Amino acid sequence: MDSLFSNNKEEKMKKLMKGVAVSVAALTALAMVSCGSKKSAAVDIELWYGAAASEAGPIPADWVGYQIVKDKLNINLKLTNLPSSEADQNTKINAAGAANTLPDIFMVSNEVYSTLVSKRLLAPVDAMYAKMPNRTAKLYDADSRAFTTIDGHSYALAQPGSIVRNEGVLIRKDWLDKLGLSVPKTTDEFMAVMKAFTEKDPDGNGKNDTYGYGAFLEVSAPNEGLGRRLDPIFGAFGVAGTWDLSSAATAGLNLYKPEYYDAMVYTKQMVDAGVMDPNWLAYKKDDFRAAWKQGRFGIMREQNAAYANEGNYKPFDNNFPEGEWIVVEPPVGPKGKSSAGTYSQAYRMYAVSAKAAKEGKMDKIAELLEWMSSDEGYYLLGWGKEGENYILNNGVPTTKGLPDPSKGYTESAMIPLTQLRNMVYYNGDIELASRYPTWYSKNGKEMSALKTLREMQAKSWTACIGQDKMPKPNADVKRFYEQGVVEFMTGNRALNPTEWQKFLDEFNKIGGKEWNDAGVALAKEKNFIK
Ligand SMILES: [Ca+2]
Repeated sequence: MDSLFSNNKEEKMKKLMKGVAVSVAALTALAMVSCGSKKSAAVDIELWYGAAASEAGPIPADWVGYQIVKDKLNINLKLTNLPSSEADQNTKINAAGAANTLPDIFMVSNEVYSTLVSKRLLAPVDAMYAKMPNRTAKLYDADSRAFTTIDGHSYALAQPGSIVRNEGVLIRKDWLDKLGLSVPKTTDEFMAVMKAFTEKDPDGNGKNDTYGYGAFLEVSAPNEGLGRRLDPIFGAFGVAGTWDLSSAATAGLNLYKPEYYDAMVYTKQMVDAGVMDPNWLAYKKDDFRAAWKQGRFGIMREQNAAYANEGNYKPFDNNFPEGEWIVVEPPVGPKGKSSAGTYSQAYRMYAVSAKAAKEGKMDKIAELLEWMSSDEGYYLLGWGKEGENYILNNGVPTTKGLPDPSKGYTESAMIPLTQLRNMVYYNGDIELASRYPTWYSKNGKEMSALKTLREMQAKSWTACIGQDKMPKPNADVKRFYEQGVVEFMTGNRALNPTEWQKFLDEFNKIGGKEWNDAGVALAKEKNFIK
């Protein structure tokens, strides 16, 4: 309203009134019409984005998105492509922060984030979530808000990067049926089923050639000890993964928790009962995968596509056309705990500057982001212009059938058009459909790694945000940990409370305690735990 009688409009109004006798009432009416039909001045929004494909060029100046947000949202969008390396991004943003010239909204790394918050250069975005209901539902969950919360306020919008929770507990449904067993739920029920799978010839070939559980030592920094393939077992005791980052009170290495010992005892029972495929300590990933395709065991933790994509499932299908795996809930332990494993989430964070908030731009920025996640914005940012860069096939963009194939969104010359796609992608079905196509097994069963993924993601998991950024143990501690837990499994070391305590004492002596304490300190400093 304050701009109504300024600049051009004032000029127009003056011309209109020139030489004409106008009553006050008519003038008022004119002003009202003018107010209703003319927009207030467009708002400049400056956005520094992280390009989806940094090797390709920035978004072109004639990108249609500029005009759309101008027409629909009355926003003059100014886009700046951040440098490709995170170090250079940080330098640029730190410099802008120091000069108080931060743009309205910008991508920010976790490293720079806390500095900017402490310098009060960022606006709290708490109120924005409710103003972007569609986008918030797709991109910002409780984990993401917790991740960006400092002293009770969220200062950045954190959206997911890679796909997480894409593994799960699978069980041979055809074996359960053959033996008249139902899907096991508790650790006791799992043990009973694993015994039956081992002892009752579930494949009916008359040979004693199957086992209950298959695994291999897939050890990584977030999955120390016996590794992630055993996480559903350790998860039943509440100690999946290397670290507990669930609260300040419990944070630290899971190894120290009494429940970790309980999980070790249960796993040893599996080994001693002969229900664990005895090759588990020798298998590498490929051996493990060949083994389930040969029908050696009936329960495992596997990845969605490694299990269900056509090329991966084919050998199993050829061997067992009537075979069937189903995704089940991980076992529930004695204290009611259950988890397929831990997951972290790499987030892409966008922050709004305190300067933008002061200039009253928060709502406009929310409007812009909500539009990005609307159907129009999502497809435009993700794939370009319909009919020109992609065609929709059952809602899924494809380049097949485009009038000019050289304009297809996958063509390198077209990549700049979708440089903002990381601002809207959320690992949704549309994005994943081409990666995980539906197909049919020999006996006509529908197979979809995408459906499998959604099933796996819906099971119990343990959020361990930041686990991938935790400090690594030194080589001695790492070796001692990994060898120790295996020795307890093989029986080289007796698994009893006395020996376990001795093991922990030695572990601490060679640097385990230091590693634990360094981890807890870092997790607090980085805001992984509250
Ligand atoms: Ca058999």
